[in-house]
Amino acid sequence: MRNIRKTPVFLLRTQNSLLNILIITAVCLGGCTHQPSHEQLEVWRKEAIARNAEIMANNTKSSQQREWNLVIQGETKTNKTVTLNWQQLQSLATTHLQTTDANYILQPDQVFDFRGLPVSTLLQQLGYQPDVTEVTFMAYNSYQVTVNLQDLLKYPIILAIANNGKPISRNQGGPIYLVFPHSQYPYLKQQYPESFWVFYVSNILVGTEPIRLRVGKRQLHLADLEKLPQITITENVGYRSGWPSGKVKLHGVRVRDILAANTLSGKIIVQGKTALSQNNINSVTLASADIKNCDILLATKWGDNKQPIPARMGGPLTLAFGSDCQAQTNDLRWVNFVEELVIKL
Ligand SMILES: Nc1nc2c(c(=O)[nH]1)N[C@H]1C(S)=C(S)[C@@H](COP(=O)(O)O)O[C@H]1N2
Ligand SMILES: [Mo]
Repeated sequence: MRNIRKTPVFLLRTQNSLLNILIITAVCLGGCTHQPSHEQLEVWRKEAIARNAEIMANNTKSSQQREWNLVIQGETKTNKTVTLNWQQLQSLATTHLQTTDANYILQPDQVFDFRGLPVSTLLQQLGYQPDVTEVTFMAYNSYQVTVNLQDLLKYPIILAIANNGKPISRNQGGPIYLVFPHSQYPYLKQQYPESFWVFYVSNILVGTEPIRLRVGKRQLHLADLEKLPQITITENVGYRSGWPSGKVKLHGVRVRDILAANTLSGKIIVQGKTALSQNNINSVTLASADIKNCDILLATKWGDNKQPIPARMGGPLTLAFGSDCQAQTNDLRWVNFVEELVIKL
């Protein structure tokens, strides 16, 4: 604490600066040599808090725009992850689309001038494997929709980053908003109503990715998982998106069978797609007792005929809980797009 006391308040401004300021104020109250008056301290404290709030607001504003990446994965020509940063998106977003906004219910006939990057351009540049029939768009809040590939190739459906010449604000679905040419194509209006207009798009999946699971330093593929004991549970899927309602069969392997025996003492974080995992929206921590005692599954297939789980259902890999877990695990949240088991010893 002694050296902190000598540091000017404003040099200590970090993410926790407000807290720092309060701590320093408290420290000085107890022991500063030239003790300022209570009133003076109160003025400084208020100034510091106001300036702090201003800096934080500016940081959030610019970093939200600057750090917003668009991640494209799945069955592209190279099967490699492509990340477009904000600057690249700006220079690619040259297509204008005049259309109504399906979410602007105040004036449903009002036409907006959206500027963005056509999904067809992305698909043509990155390519797609011959068996691909659909593309899944995912948002920062884990919302997802799946659109037919042919429709994306045929119509100017765009990833909009500006509306009427201005960046799209968060409450209008920005910074990246999936926009369909409703005004031009009644077919699209009928096929892709407002629920398809995804706000804050963060990830795009072309078709479905192959299974790739990181476990510590290991990288497992479907063939590796298929060597482990296979089990089937019949459950209601615990997240929205793409599944038939009611109970479905899920086939896969138990988390405990994937882990080496010596890692079974700690906790396991089940990590879904990273852009969706911010604020832990798409990750769950499992306690070792639960992993040992109940059926916690990574599902690789579903249904009577054991089909692979497509991206539209959160596949290829999904964390699932058997009903026997109900009594034991507190956090039973299912995780879609599972990519990693993080071992916390
Ligand atoms: N990222 C994101 N986009 C989204 C949604 C959402 O929850 N998250 N909801 C969809 C649905 S179901 C509708 S009807 C419209 C409007 O959603 P709202 O009523 O929640 O604003 O946005 C669509 N786009
Ligand atoms: Mo909706």
